[in-house]
Amino acid sequence: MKPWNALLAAAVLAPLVSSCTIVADLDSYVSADDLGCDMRLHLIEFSPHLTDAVYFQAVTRQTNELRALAIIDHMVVADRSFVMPNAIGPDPQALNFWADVSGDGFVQTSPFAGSDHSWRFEDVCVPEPNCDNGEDDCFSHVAPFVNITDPTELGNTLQLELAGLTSDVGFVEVHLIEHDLDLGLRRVVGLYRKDDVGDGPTFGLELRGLALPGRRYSVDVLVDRDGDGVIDPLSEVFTVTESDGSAYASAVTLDVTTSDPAGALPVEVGPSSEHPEQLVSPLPAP
Ligand SMILES: [Ca+2]
Ligand SMILES: [Ca+2]
Repeated sequence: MKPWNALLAAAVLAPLVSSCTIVADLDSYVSADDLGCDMRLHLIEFSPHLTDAVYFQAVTRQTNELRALAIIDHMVVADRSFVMPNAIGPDPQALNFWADVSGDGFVQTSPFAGSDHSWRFEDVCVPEPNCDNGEDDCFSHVAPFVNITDPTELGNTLQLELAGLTSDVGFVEVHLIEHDLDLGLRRVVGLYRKDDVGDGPTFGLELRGLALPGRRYSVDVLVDRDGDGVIDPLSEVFTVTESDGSAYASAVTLDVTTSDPAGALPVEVGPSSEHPEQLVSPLPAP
């Protein structure tokens, strides 16, 4: 939903409209912070990080609490995009993002605390593009880096163990979905992508600290079992049943040979019109 240019338009136009209205209808006023936004970014010229995982963390501005997380593990190519529909709710959040050069899953900004390359936008819904191509969500690798710290993680960790993989397996992409029952939204608050998961038969991944007790979550799992780069909904999409966030205190195992496929594509729409079920841009065809 809600690209930020639409949000900006709403935020800019609303005061203009109300200023020429004698009796303002305050109940119908909608600000950008009321709406939230998708979380997205288009990285270019990230060739220093082809073999690094890149982390994208939406955090509360004042308290540095984690709200949403994407991991591209790893870049493979220098130019990639991702989108997490409805990820950001109404509270103000910043976007911290960083390439994990040290490979430990935590941030140590170079040269202050280690070797990772890290950046920050103060408003995750209003990106600060630095590319020449005119795209408002475009970010080109640049130095110096912004010193950031690991967020506080209030939720449980999705620990997912895939089993039954063959040596043909291609990419794996996982969507942790928070079900906003009040607004009827599927918020993609966790996103994990790995293009080379090895030769099987198992593969494990983590999305740390996102599943809050008292809220509802499910997980969509795309497994390119035959390695053709395309997802077949009848055999390569799986869903971990919706449950309370407290259930994620335990690891989840999904055997792709014995689990029933979801049988339909997720409703989220990714950055590639050719493969909209993938929320991280697919690798270019060889
Ligand atoms: Ca690190
Ligand atoms: Ca496939």
